[in-house]
Amino acid sequence: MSTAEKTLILLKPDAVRRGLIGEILSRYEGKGLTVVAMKMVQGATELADAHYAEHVEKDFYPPLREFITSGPLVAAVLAGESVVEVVRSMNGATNAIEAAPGTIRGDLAASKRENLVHGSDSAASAEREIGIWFPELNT
Ligand code: IDP
Ligand code: MG
Repeated sequence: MSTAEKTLILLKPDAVRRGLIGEILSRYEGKGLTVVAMKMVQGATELADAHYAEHVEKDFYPPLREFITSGPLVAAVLAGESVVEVVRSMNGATNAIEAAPGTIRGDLAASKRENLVHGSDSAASAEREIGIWFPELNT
């Protein structure tokens, strides 16, 4: 892959169920970000536990784990200038009820858990998460 900054996104099972894969990817592509890797994953319990390692002890984790493994999700690597920050800004606040209109969560979701998308929160998280979902890339 190129040397542009990268981030890991997930289109969570609610996005797939609701037929929003195209709409959400289109927003990222419209912003000028590039999809450099993408896959659909099912039953990713161990991957989810690794991905959410910082949250596994929290009260909200069991239902989150149930949700994130409730159907296929799409994992992708996006590249672009300041892509980590750009994606977090486009995704909007974690609680979609409070997320600003114009953001993906603000426009398309209304739940704190079922909030459609994940975006890495730092360059270090992106590297770790890309390693979990795309070990074959050896980034
Ligand atoms: P983020 O996805 O905006 O980075 P985190 O705090 O890292 O938010 O939480 C990870 C995911 O866990 C959220 O996107 C959401 O799906 C879920 N989550 C976080 N906090 C809560 C909560 O209080 N109730 C239910 N689900 C939550
Ligand atoms: Mg997070």
